Amino acid sequence: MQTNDLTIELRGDQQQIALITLNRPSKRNALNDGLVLAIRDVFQGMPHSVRAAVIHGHGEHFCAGLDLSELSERDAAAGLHHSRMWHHALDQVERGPVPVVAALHGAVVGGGLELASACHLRVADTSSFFALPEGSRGIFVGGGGSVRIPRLIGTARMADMMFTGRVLNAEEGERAGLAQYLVPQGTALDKALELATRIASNAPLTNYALMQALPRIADQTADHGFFTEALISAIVQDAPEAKARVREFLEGRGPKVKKQ
Ligand code: 1HE
Repeated sequence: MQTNDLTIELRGDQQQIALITLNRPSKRNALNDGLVLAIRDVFQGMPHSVRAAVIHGHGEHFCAGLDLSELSERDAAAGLHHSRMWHHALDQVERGPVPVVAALHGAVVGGGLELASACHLRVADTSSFFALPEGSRGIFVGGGGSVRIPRLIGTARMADMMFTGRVLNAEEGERAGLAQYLVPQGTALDKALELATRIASNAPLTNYALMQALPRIADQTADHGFFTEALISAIVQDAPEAKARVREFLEGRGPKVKKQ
């Protein structure tokens, strides 16, 4: 990695959790090119011990989106390549080596929301707010937001956020589907680490199927989706770990599903 604006720390007895921190608080963790490339590099070079990751922002905000100071001199061709660079980097998050939980607080805006939407789960604390100020800045999303955000909240809600500059508070964001968990202020990171630890204890092939097969099945026709589901479920259940976990339950040793 070429920047100190992104850090990675390994947690857990077997270093199975990667804690990735956007560390540019003086600029509200705005994503300049160096930081976007560092995100790409950290996911491409994820240590083999890691089974799940958490990403969060240092300071008062998760992320203020694209670093607007780098935008001014770009022509159309440069803009195209820049957007494709973001796509490549965030694809390493979404289709990368491990499930990623985003711990959100403060501003989750523009490219920051695009980054959060590339993660597999989002935990928001009550200080979080969500916006797509691209609409009012005369630009458009370029980090995959027009593909990923409608899948979370629908096209109409995303269009509203961009047409009108609507800012969703934490409760509204959770209700709309931008976050799967809403927690008290200051506790998003702890909750995200707890979830990542739980996710890391799953059979690796189950997590692989959730990351790689589930979103692709959602993009397929029902007929193709049923067939892909049959293939992936056959592969996952064939793993020795799956057989051992089912046997444990049948012998009364495996965990039961408990009402929360
Ligand atoms: C920035 C950026 C940035 C802050 N690029 N420098 N994103 C936006 O349009 C959001 C712009 N930012 C804001 O609305 C606010 O900064 C926040 C609500 C996020 C935070 O407010 P606050 O009062 O805590 O901080 P601040 O005083 O506004 O900003 C502190 C510093 O960070 C200040 O720099 P300074 O040198 O004057 O101290 C700001 O200029 C700087 N800063 N946000 C550059 N975004 C792949 S396409 C994606 C397209 C987009 O993401 S567009 C949306 C961009």
